[in-house]
Parts: sequence; C-alpha cells; structure tokens
Amino acid sequence: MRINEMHVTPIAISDPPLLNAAGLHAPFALRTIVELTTNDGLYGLGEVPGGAEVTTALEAARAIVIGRDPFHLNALARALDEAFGPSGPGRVHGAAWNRRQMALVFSAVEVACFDLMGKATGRPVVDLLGGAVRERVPFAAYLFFKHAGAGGALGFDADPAAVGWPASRQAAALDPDGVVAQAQAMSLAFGFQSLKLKGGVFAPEIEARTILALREAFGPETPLRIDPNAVWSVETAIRWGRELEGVLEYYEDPVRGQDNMAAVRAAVKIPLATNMCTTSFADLPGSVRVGAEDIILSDHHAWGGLRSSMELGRICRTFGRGLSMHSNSHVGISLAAMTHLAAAMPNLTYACDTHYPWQSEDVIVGGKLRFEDGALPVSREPGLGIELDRAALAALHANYKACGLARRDDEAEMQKVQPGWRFQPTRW
Ligand code: GKR
Ligand code: MG
Repeated sequence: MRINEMHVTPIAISDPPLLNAAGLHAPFALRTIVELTTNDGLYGLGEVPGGAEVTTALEAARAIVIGRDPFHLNALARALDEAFGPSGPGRVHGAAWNRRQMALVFSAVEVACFDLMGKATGRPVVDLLGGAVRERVPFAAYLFFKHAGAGGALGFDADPAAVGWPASRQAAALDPDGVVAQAQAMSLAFGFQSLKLKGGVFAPEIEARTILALREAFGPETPLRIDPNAVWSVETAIRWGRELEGVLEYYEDPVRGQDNMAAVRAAVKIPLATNMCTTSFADLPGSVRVGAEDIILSDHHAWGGLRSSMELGRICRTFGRGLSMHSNSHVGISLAAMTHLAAAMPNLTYACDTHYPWQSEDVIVGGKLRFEDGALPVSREPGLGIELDRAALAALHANYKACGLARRDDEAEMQKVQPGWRFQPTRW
C-alpha cells in the first residue's frame, strides 16, 4: 500500500463569541483537514488546528509523504525531521519548522495513516493502539463566559428559529447565573457529568463565585475545574485556590510557567493540571524537577500524534502524573481520533475536554457525532470509523476563503468590541 495523493484543505467553522484570557473567539475557528489516498483506493483523514502557517507546512510535507507506506511511521517521522527539523536543510533555507509546526504536521499525517491502517486491516484505530481499556469515553461540559451570538455568518446576531441547545449556545453568559444556565442546558443536551469553566476573563472573585454557583446548582458529586489560562499571579492563585479547596476536581493552569505552577501546587490542596507549562517531551525534565503539576492534559495534535500520546501516558504513569485531555474548537475527525486514543490510554481517568458542542458544522457523513450520557462510544468500524462529507468540506473551505482569517487572533477580536483591550500575561 502506497500513499499516492495528499489533500490539504483549510476550513473555517462557525464559532460563537466565547471569552478567554487571550480575548474573544472570532466568528470562525480555523482547522486544516488532511486526506491521504492510496494506490489501492483507500483514504484516511486527519485534522489539526488550522490557519495559513500549518497549511503551508502541510503543503510542504506533501513531497515527503507521497509514495510512502502508511504503516512506516518511523521512517516518515525521520524524513520529515531531516527535511524540516532544526538541523535539516529547511534550516539552511530559513524554513525549518518550529516544534509546534512539526508536532501538528506529523499529527495530521499520522492520524490519517492510522485511519488508512485501520481500513486496510479492518480494525478500529483503538485496536492499533493496543486495544480499548474502556468502551466509552466520558467528556466534560466546557463552559465559557460569552457574549450573545451564534458566530459564523450571524456573528453577534442570534438565530431566532433556534431551539434547544442551539438556542442556549447563542445566549450570553456574562455572570455566574448565565454560566449556570449554560451548564444546565449543555448537560441536558449532551449528558455531561463533569464541568470545566474557562476562566481568566473576569476578576478571580467573580470566577470563584461562578464555580461556587455551579457547585450549588449541580451538587458535590459533579467534578468541577477552572482554567484561567495562566493570567493569575501566584498570590492570587493561592488565595482563590484555597477558597476552592474541596470544591475543584483540578485547578488548570492558574499561573504561568513550571516554577509558578510548582509554587501554587505546594500551597494549595487541589491537584494542578496543565496544557500550558508542560506541553512537549522537552518540557518533561523541568516538570519532574520542580513538580510543576499533578495532571497533564494530553493533546495528540500538540504532542505529535497518537503514538506520542501513548508514550506520554506511559511517562505520566512513571512520574506519578495523572492524565486528562485538552481541546480546541474542532470537528469530528479530531473528536473521533481523541476518542480512539482516550479509549486506549489506561491512565486517562478524567473526563476529556471538548469544544465540540460549540460547533454547529462538521465534515463527516451523517453529521455530528452524538454523545450518550456525556460519553462517546468507541467505534468498532475500521479506521477512525467516520467518512468524509465532501460537500460539507467544500462549503467549509469556501468559508475559509471568504472569512478573511489566516490565523487565530483573539486579542484582535476583543479589540473590535473593547477598543484598546490588550492581552496581559499576568492580569490579576
Ligand atoms: O478555546 O478559548 C479557548 C481555549 O482557551 C483554548 O484556546 C485553550 O487552548 O482550551 C484550551 C485550554 O484548555 O487552555
Ligand atoms: Mg487549559
């Protein structure tokens, strides 16, 4: 089996005006879809966070990917590294990829190869990762402070015909009551049993009150998390962390950097989690040395694919780290890959993050994947278990061309509603 074509398609999907520490989500989120085809008529799919930079890097990778056997991932990784890694010829021509680009490109291609391997052998991707340790993967409700609006072409306007979760999705949530209403609507629609609040938006006191309001509304059995994306000072994080001891399941990136995380961890009796201070294998020695966190939020896009993520799982076990899973706005290819991976990771014992309920479109046949009681069953179909809806892909690619966005810039979006607003690495 040989790869004979590689299609790289940037897409733009509708995204509501969600707030975070970096600003505001634009009406469209960018993803890039990779499709590999083989000489025996199979196709495999991969998806990564999008934009012009990663799309260009994937285009450049095509010459190296074509002609390869999808089972030979080690040779592919080495060839990409030789061509585009820091000591490869890419460096000479000033085109070497940074670590993130390398991880994203390899992840997109590797997932598509896994899809192909699964189709070729008639086995689901989870079996190629060693088999399922769980048959269903629980996800958490990902709650955001947000402005009113549905995103996409509607922007800040609402669709008056929307009902159910699509109606709640476009409602504003700018205070604790608004977030509780959002959590109730999302949990009702999808059955989620853990709640994560994206913080770093309002003063810590308001965000802590929001967590307490969620606790009041959902009771002590519902695991709660807050993620201020590192814009709190150590002092602030310790102060509010102590208020939330016994309430939070984990405390995600309250502060910036491994040393600051270690200082908070030593002072607060809540497990600390990260997708910001330990985000690559190169960060692991520092993490272990200072004791930066208790839980690593894996992400196969950022850690360089499914096999790397399995290796990360083993390292987490060795060094006493728990494992959960990070997300960004995405469609069903990423969700399918996340589900196969999470099903194969023995020590992934927390409900995974997903932005999926915030998205209304998809590129897979049959529309969006459906959660059952807050979880996704692991597909037993060959490969990822999804098929590409080519008309939907073309429509979302047209969105990409029309939307005028080439990269995610939450600060610029925020400035459109709050002129002069600036991102601050430590805000409170
Ligand atoms: O979508 O606004 C967002 C999130 O803040 C996202 O960008 C983060 O990468 O979900 C993420 C996180 O857990 O930090
Ligand atoms: Mg996070």
